[in-house]
Parts: sequence; structure tokens; C-alpha cells
Amino acid sequence: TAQELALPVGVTLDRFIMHSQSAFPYATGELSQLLRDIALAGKIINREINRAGLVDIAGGNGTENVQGENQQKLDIVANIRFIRALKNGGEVCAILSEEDEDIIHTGNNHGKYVVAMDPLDGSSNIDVNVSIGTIFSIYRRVTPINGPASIDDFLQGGRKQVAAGYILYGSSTMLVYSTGDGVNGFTFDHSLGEFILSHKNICSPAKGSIYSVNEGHFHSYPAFVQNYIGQCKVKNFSARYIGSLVGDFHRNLLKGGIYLYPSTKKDPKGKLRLLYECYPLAFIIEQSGGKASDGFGCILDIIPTSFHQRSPVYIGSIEMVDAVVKA
Ligand code: P6P
Repeated sequence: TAQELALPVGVTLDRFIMHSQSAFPYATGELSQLLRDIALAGKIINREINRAGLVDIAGGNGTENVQGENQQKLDIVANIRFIRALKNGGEVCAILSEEDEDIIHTGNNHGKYVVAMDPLDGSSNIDVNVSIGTIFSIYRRVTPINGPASIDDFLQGGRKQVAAGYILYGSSTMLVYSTGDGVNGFTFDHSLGEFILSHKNICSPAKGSIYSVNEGHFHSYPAFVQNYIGQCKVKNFSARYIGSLVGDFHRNLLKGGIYLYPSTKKDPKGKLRLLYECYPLAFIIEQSGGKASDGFGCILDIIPTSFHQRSPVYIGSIEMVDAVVKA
């Protein structure tokens, strides 16, 4: 909004949120508080991640999540911390997490919002000190206030998100989110314990020369993807793939580029999850002028049918995404 654009780089997240809310006279502050709750959880996870090498919470803990993936201890810590922060914040009536099969009812049935999240994506990178991230997606509930949330609150479709974003635990820790009026980035200042506005009104470059894909699966990709990858090589594009979605996505958002996770023989529907990976990042990329496709249409237009469904994803600079589908 014009108000947000007027704010100088360097203001705190709290100031920015209050300023944004002032643009909506009827806003009653619950979404603002929810964004603060997410930022708080991000600060707590950031602290845990930075200590991972020092205390015994790195590495796998011998259990599997609902996806059948080995759970890293920090996965569990992040899941617990986010659920606790959202429960204590009071604005969220239910949560869908990658780590849990079913929705988690917070007990705040008066809460207007539900959150779908991947509390710590790319967690297999923790032990090798590669960037990891939290991804979140926020909907206004459709079930009656004061009653229990239900699956309907989570299967509204990508275009019903009221906000979405991610926290990147990288060389610095950043919160990047949108409430539907553009995308802004906040860098965590450890000395203040605050997220500070550092990237105002992030715009996805229409063109780019970075492609992010796991070329080890090349021979199981659809022909149009193989063709596109071939074109990237002919054009001497740069291959950048760190195996951590939020890190790859964020770099491509700032510099221009495309991230591809196509369907494969192993994952015929793709690997990434629609509700708490593809939808929120598609919301962000569209808000910044980029594009997100499943190879047939916009990710945000996919009609969801189940909590943990997967989707192929081609996301980033609009001209690069358009080129894939035409490849
Ligand atoms: P692959 C991490 O497990 C993740 O979900 C994303 O963060 C990452 O981009 C992708 O999977 C990596 O998958 O099959 O290339 O190892």
C-alpha cells in the first residue's frame, strides 16, 4: 500500500505491521497479531538452529513424519514451537503442518484464521549447515466462529490465502511475506532481537538466467522439462540448486530465475506439497510480479482435495516460467 511504500527501510516489523493495518480502518488487528506471532516463532527457531551444532538437537531422531520422511530433531522442535506460538497468540483456531497427518486444533475456536505450514523445510540440510526455511500460508476460516475448524478451512484454494510468506535461516535470517499488497523482506537484527525492513516492495525480475532443478533426476522428467533444461544450457544459464526450496526460491526472487520440481517416476505428482509449500510461494511470486505453474496452469488455481497433496512446480521469473510450459 502507499503507506507501506512511505515507510523507510530500517523500520521494525512491528512498526511496519501497524502502518499497514492503519491503511485498513476496519482491520481489527488479528492478522497483525498473527504475523507478530509467526515472527516470534521464527526468532525462537532461529536461536535453536544457531545452537544446533552445539547442543544435541541436530541430526535425525529416529522417527518418521506423516510423509514417511526421517524427522530431524529440529523438525520436531520447529513444529512444537510454531504450534505453541500460534496457540498462545490466540488468533489461530487450527493449524495444518507438514509434520502432522491431521489438523491441529489450538483450542482458540474464537480465532478467525487458520495456518498451513512447513515448519522447517529442507531440514536434511541442517547437519551440513545449508540454509533452511519455514513456509506459512494464512486463510480466514470459513467455519463458524467459536465452532471447531474443519478440512473446509484448509481446502479453500490458493487464491483465498489472506497472507503467506517464509522465514529463511540463511547467512542472515529473513522474514518475507505478503498480505496481498506486494512483498516485503525483513532481516533479523540479533543485537535488537527485531526483524528490520530491509527489502521494500520486492519485485521478481521478468527475465533471469538462473535455473534451479535437480539434474540427477533429468531422465525421469517429462520431455518438455528436458527440452527446457537443454535450452538453459544452450543459453549458458547458471545452474544453482542448493536442495533447500526456500533458499533457492529467495535467491531467484531477488536475482531472477526459476525453480523447477517436475513430476518424476518416483513422485508422479511432484515432490512439493500444494498447501504449505506451493500455494504460499505462488502467492509470494505472483504478488512480486512472477509466476507459478504446475505445467498446465497457475498453481493458485489448482483446486485442493487433500491436506498433503503434491504438485509439480515451476516458479520464478514470469518469462522463464512461460518458456517452460512452451518448451
Ligand atoms: P531433491 C527438501 O526436502 C525439499 O522439500 C526442498 O526444500 C528441496 O528443494 C527439495 O526437497 C530437494 O529435493 O529430490 O532434489 O533432493
